[in-house]
Amino acid sequence: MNLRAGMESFFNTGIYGITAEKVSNGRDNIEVVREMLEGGIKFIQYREKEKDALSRYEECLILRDMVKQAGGVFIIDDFIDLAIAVNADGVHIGQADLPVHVVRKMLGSDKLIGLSTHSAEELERANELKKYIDYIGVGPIHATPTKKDAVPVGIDYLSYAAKNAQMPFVAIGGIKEHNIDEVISAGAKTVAVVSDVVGAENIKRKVEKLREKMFSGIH
Ligand code: TZP
Ligand code: MG
Repeated sequence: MNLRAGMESFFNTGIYGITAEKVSNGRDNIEVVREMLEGGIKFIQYREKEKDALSRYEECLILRDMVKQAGGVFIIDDFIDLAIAVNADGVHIGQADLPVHVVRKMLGSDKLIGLSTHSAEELERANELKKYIDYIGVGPIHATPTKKDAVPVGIDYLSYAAKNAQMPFVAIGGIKEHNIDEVISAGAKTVAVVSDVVGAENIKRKVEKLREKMFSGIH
């Protein structure tokens, strides 16, 4: 199936997984992603800003195969060259990265592009550019040590996105097992949980618990 047309079958599996080796309690990304996949995550973003390019490349070659084998989707944060080099399923970019029409040209027509948004203005702009974009990020909902410079946008912007986004969206930022219910109630169908998953004692069990909440009928 065409990846872009079929993206929602991966995206709508509840929890969007993101790597963060620094807060993974000594486990490497290979181990963390293995457990995420065992817990049922189908959408994995590789986010490692501080490793060197060769380490990222070698790690992504392994992760890409693992995620594909598990029937999931493997996206790379920021590094478009790396995504092309390892034939990832797409990239996730921010507002200060290359324009989405340029990224679309670099990746070709069948890869996924996710774009972070933080305000109604950015969301409306993403709507205008939706032919290039497959999904948007909405957040950070709460302040988070995982992205220290980010200004939290709160539940209000999430509710706005739930009503106005013309494409799928993922809520992100400070979302954990204890506060995921409010983002579900605000309309999130896909939620990115970073530190609460990668730092969990039992990642697979944590993911299963979060996914149960996503599908427990709150929405
Ligand atoms: N973008 C906005 S917040 C964030 C990113 C990558 C980090 C979210 O991490 P956590 O640990 O789930 O708060
Ligand atoms: Mg980025």
